[in-house]
Amino acid sequence: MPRTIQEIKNLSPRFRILVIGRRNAGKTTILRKMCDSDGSDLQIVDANGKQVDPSILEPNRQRGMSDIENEITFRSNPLFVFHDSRGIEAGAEHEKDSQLRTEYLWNFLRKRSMSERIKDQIHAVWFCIPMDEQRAPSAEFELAFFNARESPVPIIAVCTKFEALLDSEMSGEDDSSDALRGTSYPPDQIVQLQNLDEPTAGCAALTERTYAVIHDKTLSDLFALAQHNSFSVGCTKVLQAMIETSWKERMRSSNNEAFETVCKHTRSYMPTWRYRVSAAIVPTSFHSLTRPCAIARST
Ligand SMILES: Nc1nc2c(ncn2[C@@H]2O[C@H](COP(=O)(O)OP(=O)(O)OP(=O)(O)O)[C@@H](O)[C@H]2O)c(=O)[nH]1
Ligand SMILES: [Mg+2]
Repeated sequence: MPRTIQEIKNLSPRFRILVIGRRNAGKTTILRKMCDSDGSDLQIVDANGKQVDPSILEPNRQRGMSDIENEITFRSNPLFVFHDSRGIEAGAEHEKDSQLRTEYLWNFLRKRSMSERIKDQIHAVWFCIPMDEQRAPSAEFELAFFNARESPVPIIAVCTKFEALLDSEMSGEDDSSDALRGTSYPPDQIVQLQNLDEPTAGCAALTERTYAVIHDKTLSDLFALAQHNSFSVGCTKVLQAMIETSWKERMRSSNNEAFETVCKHTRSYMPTWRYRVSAAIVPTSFHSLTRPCAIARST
C-alpha cells in the first residue's frame, strides 16, 4: 500500500534543496517562482531555529552575512525549504582559493547526507549557471565543482538566463552543456531556463528534471506534493497513486468511488492546477470534479 500524505510528511515535512550559484545567477528568482511568491513572505531561520532578517538576501547586502546553514522558506509554499550557497561562492570568481570554497559546499553536502533523519538531509541540489555575459561555466567554480567528487544527492545543473545565449552571435550553440557533461562527475540533469525575470515565465522544466532523478519513493511523493507548476508531474503522481490503490477494482465496484479516488489524489498532487489551465480548454464537468482542490492547499 502507498504511504498516506501524513505518513510522508511525518518522515519528512519538507523537501530540502541546496541552491548553488554565483552572484546574480538567478537563484532567488527560481525559489520565488517555485513557491509562487513575490518575495514578501520570505522567512529565514538559522541553524538554531532563530529568525534571521530576510534582507540579508537582498542583492546589495554583503554575501558574508548569509550562511549556508540558514533555512529559507516562503509561507506561500511551506513544503519546500532551501539553503543558499550565497556568500560561499562570493570569492570563487575572483580569488585563487576557489577550490577551498568548492570544498566548503561539498563538506556541507556530505555532513547533511550523513544525517540520520531523512528530514535533515539535502534531497536535491540546483546548481545555477548564468548564461549571460559569457561567464559560465567557469573552470574555477562550476567545472571545478563537478570535477571534484561524486555527489551523495541528485544534482541538477540549471543554465539560467539562457535567452542570452540564444540571442548571442553563437545562437543555438550550447557548449556549456557539453562542458558539464565532460566533467568527472557530471550533473544528473541539465536544464535550461530563460526569461525568468518576466512575471509569466515559469520553471516547470526544472520541476520535471528534478522529479526525474528522485528515486526514493517518499521523497518523490513529497516533491510531487510540494511542486505546484508541473501539470505533468501532478498527473503522473495521480495516475501512479490510482494504480497503487487498485484502481481497476474500484472502477468495477462503483463509479462514485472511482471519482472519489481521482478527487482525493488530485487534491493532493495538483492543488493549484485549476488556476493554471485556461478554463477554455478544460471541460466544465472536470472543474466540478476537481472543485475541492481549491481548499486543499493548506492541508
Ligand atoms: N534576463 C533574465 N534575467 C533574469 C533571469 N532570471 C533572473 N533574472 C534577473 O537576474 C537578477 C538576479 O537574480 P537573482 O534571482 O536575485 O539572483 P541570485 O542568484 O539570487 O543573486 P544573489 O542573491 O545576489 O547571489 C534579477 O534582476 C532577476 O530579475 C532570466 O532568466 N533572464
Ligand atoms: Mg539571491
